[in-house]
Amino acid sequence: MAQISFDLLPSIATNLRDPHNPGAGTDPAKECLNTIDAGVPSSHVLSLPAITNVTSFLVEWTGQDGTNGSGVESYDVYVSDNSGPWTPWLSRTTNTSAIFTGQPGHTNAFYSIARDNVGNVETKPGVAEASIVILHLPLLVEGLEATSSGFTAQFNQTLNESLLNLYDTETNGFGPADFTVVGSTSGPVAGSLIYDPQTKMVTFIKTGGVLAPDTYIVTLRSGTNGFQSAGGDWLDGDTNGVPGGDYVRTMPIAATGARVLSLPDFARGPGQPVDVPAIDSGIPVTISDGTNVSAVYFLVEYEPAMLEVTGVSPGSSLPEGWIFAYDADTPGLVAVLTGGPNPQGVG
Ligand SMILES: [Ca+2]
Ligand SMILES: [Ca+2]
Ligand SMILES: [Ca+2]
Repeated sequence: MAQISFDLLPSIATNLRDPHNPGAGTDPAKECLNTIDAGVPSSHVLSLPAITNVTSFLVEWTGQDGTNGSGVESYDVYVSDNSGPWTPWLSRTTNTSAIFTGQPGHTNAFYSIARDNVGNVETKPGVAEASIVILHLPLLVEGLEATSSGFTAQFNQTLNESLLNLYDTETNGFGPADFTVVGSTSGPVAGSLIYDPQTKMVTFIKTGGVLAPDTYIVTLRSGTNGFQSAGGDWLDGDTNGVPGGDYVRTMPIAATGARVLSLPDFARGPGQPVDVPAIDSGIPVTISDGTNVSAVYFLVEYEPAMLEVTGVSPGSSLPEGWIFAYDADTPGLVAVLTGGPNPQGVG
């Protein structure tokens, strides 16, 4: 209860049933109870692993506002890079975790500030509550595998693919071929390179069919215009922990005796018919060795947005009397079956 008095007027008692008769007691309808939250909330960032070899990782924090507090409304999370000044990373976030992305070779530290629902803000000096070292791994080839028509090289980081080339003009400045395949008897192998940033894999595909049995020297070139990570690190091909050094491997390819069915390489513009060679009609499918073959069944997968298959017909070198059937009803897939009584010289 309080006594209010206005200038020159009698004083009035508040929240009484009868302002002029205190003996009548107080009236609950004239009272408004307020809980006063004067307590500041508290928070902290949860501890992190001492080191990591990935550049993006989860940071978590937690906070509370006391038993009768109004509750934590939001957090500010601060970060320091390499012991530099504290800078806001997240402001007024209601989350209690987020993915932080740092840079290889850097140390990052974190602390948090909590704010309660009536606006009290935690006060705290900028002191690390969690810190983590992001390892700086060099760019490495993690594995080289032979395929029937070339090689795949697996990298540990994404590449700067704009530097990669197999062929160059005098003025382009791409430098020498970055991925070379040289057979000890068959010599340099012409091909093309495919890079998939999702898998961090480079595929070398030989032009014109499968790799002949031979011993190949595969070289991936490190340097200013050679293999580099997206972050600019030169390939550590000789794995001495120091950026630079070509990756060189000797890869023997044995004769397997397996017959290989193949399609020729070709490139066409939109709307152009694909006839290989151009004087013929269609794309030939050939088998490397037709001796004693009595039947062939194969599937050809293609990208229906890029190519339309209008039909399949037997080649002129198919043995006389062989049956021939195909199914091209499904866009992207052609199934072909051929065979007969005359097992020799399938073309
Ligand atoms: Ca509070
Ligand atoms: Ca290059
Ligand atoms: Ca090196």
